[in-house]
Amino acid sequence: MSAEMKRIMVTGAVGQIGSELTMALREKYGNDNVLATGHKTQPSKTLLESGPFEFINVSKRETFDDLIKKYRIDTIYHMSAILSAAGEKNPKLCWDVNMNGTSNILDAAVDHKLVRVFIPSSIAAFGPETPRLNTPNDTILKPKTMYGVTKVAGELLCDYYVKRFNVDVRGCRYPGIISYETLPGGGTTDYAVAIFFEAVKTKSYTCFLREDSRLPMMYMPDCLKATFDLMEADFSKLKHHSDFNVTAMSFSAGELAAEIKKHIPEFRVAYEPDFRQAIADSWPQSIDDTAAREEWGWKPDYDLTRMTEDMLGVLQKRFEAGTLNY
Ligand code: AKB
Repeated sequence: MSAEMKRIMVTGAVGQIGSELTMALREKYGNDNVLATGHKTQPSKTLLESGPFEFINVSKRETFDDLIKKYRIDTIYHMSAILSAAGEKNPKLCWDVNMNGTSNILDAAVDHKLVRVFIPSSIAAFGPETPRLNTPNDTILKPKTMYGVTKVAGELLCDYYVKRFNVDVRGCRYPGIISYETLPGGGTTDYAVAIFFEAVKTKSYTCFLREDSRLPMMYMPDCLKATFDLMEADFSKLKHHSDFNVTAMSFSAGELAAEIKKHIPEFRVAYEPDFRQAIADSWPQSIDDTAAREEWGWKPDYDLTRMTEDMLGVLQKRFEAGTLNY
């Protein structure tokens, strides 16, 4: 990132990705230079005590417009969103938060002449008509969830703002993200986090997807790396903007359970698919991220084996210390 880019606002900073992204940005650019924002959910002590925090509502621009001036923000990481499963329970709210939020952030980028904006998309942008194996970057985008609809519209809106208003906006299509600091909420890939906590805590887990459900996934360190690398890329070299496929691994629920069993042999998993199965069935099983590799040098560090070892190592230690909050 260039020297002038150091007054950052993170939306969705209390969420799974936002919370770790905020701490990583504070480490990189200084605590006071990174404003964390959230909506209603109480931030952790770590987030609250390490730098500035404000409550906002991204779908109401008046709740954050003055903060951009007050904190002299020049860069926004817009991480707040209603995810796939939560979006199916409340499609109107999903539209309001995801669409109006994205549109407000882009308008703020124009009006405040922001240097750079990050707006992520998701594998939810794809739908059942998309090729499911090694899904290309540029392909059919006909999602069947409201979350997916807002992600496709968001990608198109970002492209429009690049062309029409010269906004420097970037983003990638995150796969399921696996992490241990903040639990995900309202997603279809959430099982891949819950399974680790239950394996360590109770040695058993009931999965809401079928055993053979295969989805693209990524470990949090790679998610942060993808985000930082894309934000640091030379904009003039990017042919895509907010719609980069990125992936690190693909596994089925059964394969993940088998990998965990290598460390915890007594671990038992039952499968009781619910409404999230249909969502998973409409998404790719594996992703082609050649565009990200070619345009900004994307390369993941963690595969299933390495990620599982790391996750279990951290959670086991916390369990033994009595600090596994789950
Ligand atoms: C979800 O499951 O909804 C999210 C996503 C893949 O965007 N984790």
